Amino acid sequence: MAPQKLAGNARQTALAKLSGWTEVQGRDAIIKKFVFKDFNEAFGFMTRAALVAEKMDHHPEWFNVYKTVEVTLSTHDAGGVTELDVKLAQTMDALAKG
Ligand code: H2B
Repeated sequence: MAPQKLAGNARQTALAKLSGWTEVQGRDAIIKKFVFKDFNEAFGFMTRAALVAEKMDHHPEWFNVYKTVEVTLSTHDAGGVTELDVKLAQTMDALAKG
């Protein structure tokens, strides 16, 4: 069962836990652009994040060009941002710090 879309105070509180993530215009999703030292760092991050995402059964939409990885998170089953996205975003932030 998919978690509920975050709304109201719960949403504000949840998003406040994240840094560098912004709300996508015209869609219920959050986005962050990670910039690494080089492609090796960027792809290493993607590899580690992919393993976590697969374990969570919650997958990112992402776009990589050389050392940047642009990540969009939304829970498709719920049609918007849920606690799962917040959890994956926090994990990605931690992985990006090395
Ligand atoms: N990832 C994301 N981001 N949102 C989902 O709703 C989702 C997913 N659902 N990964 C999962 C897989 C679902 O399709 C499978 C069947 O569990």
